[in-house]
Amino acid sequence: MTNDWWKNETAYQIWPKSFMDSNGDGIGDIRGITSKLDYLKDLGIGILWISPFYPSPLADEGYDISDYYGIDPRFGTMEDFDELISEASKRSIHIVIDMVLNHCSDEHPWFRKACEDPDGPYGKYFYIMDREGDRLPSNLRSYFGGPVWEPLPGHPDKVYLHLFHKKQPDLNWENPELRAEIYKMMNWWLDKGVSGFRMDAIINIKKVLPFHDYPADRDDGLASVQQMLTEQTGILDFFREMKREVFDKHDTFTVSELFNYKPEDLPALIGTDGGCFSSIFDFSTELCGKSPDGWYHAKPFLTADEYRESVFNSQKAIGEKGFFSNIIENHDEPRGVSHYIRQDLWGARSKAAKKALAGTYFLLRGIPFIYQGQEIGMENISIPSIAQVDDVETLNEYRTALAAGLSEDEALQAVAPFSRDNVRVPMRWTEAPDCGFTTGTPWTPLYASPENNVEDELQDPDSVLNFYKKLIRLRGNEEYWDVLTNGEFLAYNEGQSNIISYFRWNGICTLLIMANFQPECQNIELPDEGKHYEVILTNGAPLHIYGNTATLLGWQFAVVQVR
Ligand code: TEU
Ligand code: CA
Repeated sequence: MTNDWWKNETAYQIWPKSFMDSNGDGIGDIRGITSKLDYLKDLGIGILWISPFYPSPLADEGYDISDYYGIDPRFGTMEDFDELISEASKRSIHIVIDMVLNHCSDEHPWFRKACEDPDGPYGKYFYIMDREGDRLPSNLRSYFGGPVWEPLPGHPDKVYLHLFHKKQPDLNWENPELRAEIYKMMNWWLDKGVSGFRMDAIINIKKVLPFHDYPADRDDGLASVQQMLTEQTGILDFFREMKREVFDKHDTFTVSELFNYKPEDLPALIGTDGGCFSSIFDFSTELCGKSPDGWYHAKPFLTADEYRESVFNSQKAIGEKGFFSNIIENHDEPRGVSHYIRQDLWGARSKAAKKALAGTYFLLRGIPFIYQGQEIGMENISIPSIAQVDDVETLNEYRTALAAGLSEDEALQAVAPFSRDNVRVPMRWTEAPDCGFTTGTPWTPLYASPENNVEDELQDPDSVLNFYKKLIRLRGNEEYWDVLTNGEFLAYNEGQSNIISYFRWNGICTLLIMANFQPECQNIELPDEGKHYEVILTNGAPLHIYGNTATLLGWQFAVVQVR
């Protein structure tokens, strides 16, 4: 029997380098996280997902791990981590760690040994192939640009596979010894007291073998990894084995990063009865508006109608088969308030608009995740020059934009709205230049607007922060927790432009969630006349209902109980 203790929790993602610095070196750390547990508890958080803190050369900010059993000294020590687990547990907060299992760092001892002896046991931990003249084993394009094959250090006749950065060699999951090593490590962390895992880029662990070419989809003659993933079969076998060898042995919460899964696999992936993972992220809205050509061709923000169509399709697809994890941003995506609110509309940056977006995604069926700073309405930053950019993906997309003929200035403007640096700047604890994040100098020259900061928002009853608290309390409320956790999602009024409205219903309680994503007011016809409507939450001004017509003010959000 699995105990789904996590269903009614609110999760919070920490990107440790920029959350809180405890020792003044300008880099966020584990003790910094521990120092903010009371803040998180007060917010109402039950699950903390912490992005990688393992030893790493930081070629991809920690998603390149050189020791799966350690803590990078920049972030602290194992004692600090043990203290974090025990302090979190005192506050009923579950720690979920990031498992990066598709690849490790090229500085991991496994890869070093593979380079020393490609024919030895560690050679089989990776995909190392003989090079036939100039021909590579396939023409796939790495997610971070260029071919996925790189000469094996010390062996010019051989190449190794890296779907991401060349400092992130892919692990060979076909090798049972590698899988056993990984499961041992995962069990070790669970035994230590972590409650679960966020599974990084996990769809990629199954390759289509033998490697072969695909039709080129850009001028570089290469093909997107997506093409291989479309052909992929058999990944569920790995997931089932992992569940058996790891998850089932503990009461593990798992949330997977799975772009491009096959919809028919949803029950096997997260089905309430025997799914491999507890949940997967719903990335439908993140994918909406993107272009196969790259960021320079993507939409910098979505309209409310595009957002609604995308997220409603997901909600309908999952139904009650399982629980998605719902997000509006994470460490790879721009700020939700800058991307999912039409920035050309009057009031787009207002507290009301931000709260409308917050309420709309938060009460969908699934587990709501908040990314650090989202709860105070942090926005995308301004990036004055490409020289200040840290993120490998942004640098690659910038080169792609230049190659497509954009000028340097145009290329920067085009990639800035998507840069992962937008969300990787220090958390705004205060309005001070150091953000209240460090007593030293922050590790990055980039920073977010001082306007949205925790110190001020804790004081302001109408702040975005206090609205998130209300949403979390509502989801935990005795009367509403069941409908907001287990209740069905039912789309309502899908034809009305700039309005997003839906029901949550569990057979006993009916809630109608409504938001108006424009500055002008709008009337919404409520269902069945004669029912009693009780407004239980708004994002500011009271909601007016006359008969069966609700008048939503510009950017108004409301939750109404229909009795
Ligand atoms: O991301 C996986 C992934 O597919 C990314 O390419 C993602 O689509 C992109 O960053 C969105 O802008 C995971 C991690 O979340 C990411 O931070 C890592 O860089 C990546 O894996 C490699 O570990
Ligand atoms: Ca530090």
